[in-house]
Amino acid sequence: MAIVIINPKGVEPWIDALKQVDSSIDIRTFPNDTSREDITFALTWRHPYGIFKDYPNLKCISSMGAGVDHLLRDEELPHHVPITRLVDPYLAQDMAEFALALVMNHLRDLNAFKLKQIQSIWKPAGYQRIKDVTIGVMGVGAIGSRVAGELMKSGFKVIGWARSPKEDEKFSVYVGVREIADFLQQAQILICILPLTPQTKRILNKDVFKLLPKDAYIINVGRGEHLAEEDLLEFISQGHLSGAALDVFTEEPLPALSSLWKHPRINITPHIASLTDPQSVAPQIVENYHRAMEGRPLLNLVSRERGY
Ligand code: OXD
Repeated sequence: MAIVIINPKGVEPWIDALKQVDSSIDIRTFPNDTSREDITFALTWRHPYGIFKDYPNLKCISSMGAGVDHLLRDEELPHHVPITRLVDPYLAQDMAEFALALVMNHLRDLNAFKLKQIQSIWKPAGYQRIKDVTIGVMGVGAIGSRVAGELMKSGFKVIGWARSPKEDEKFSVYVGVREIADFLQQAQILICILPLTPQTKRILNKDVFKLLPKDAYIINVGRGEHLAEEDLLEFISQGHLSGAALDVFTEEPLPALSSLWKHPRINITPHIASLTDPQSVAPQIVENYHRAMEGRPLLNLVSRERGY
């Protein structure tokens, strides 16, 4: 019985964090893990596709993040092995704080003042007040509902959009294709935190943009594949959208030649909206490891059908 960690970005912090929770666990690291028949649990981020067929005794594959699209894209993912993801209050809170920062940067147009500063230009400009702004959050799962809650605490009017009805939310949640137009027509700022599934791929496209109010602003902190980039560029250049903040991209790192880099109305950040803290999530990984070994129900189990 052993865990393998598969992470091209480095394994040391993960080994330390898991060992602090349970020093008895046998931890191996890919690709130096010989004797793959010993491995019963895989903790992984962007693994090389097809490798899991070399692990005959896996009982659980855990994503190292909130998203599992990187796993489900592997056509050779073993069907019989359950998939889990991480649900962590820090991931949600960090995302909420980042979304708030992007929203305020946009409302106060701080980028424009920076450009003026570089040219020593003193030119005051007006701004929209928080109380006059409605923000639409697409995807109100564990992370999206925290984002919505924090924005509400700051005084924004917030509405949500989800695939299925949500109970107990303090804001209105519009549901499915039937209600998406009502949702979009009110969203002066649209934040996408959806999971990536075949249904949500390229959901941020011209059909959505044209329903948004004039001068709406797009924030994508979900996945790059949610966005039809060419539609975004077209709607910004037409003046229907005022701009966008993008933290995720179809190809990461964003290629040097991408026209997004130098676009004056687009803010680029390198997928840093909320980063998984190994110390914070290690207890739930260790708990799931023991549950998997003992055949007990797993925490944060993913439905392959839904894709999250
Ligand atoms: C995640 C991410 O899915 O960092 O956790 O994108």
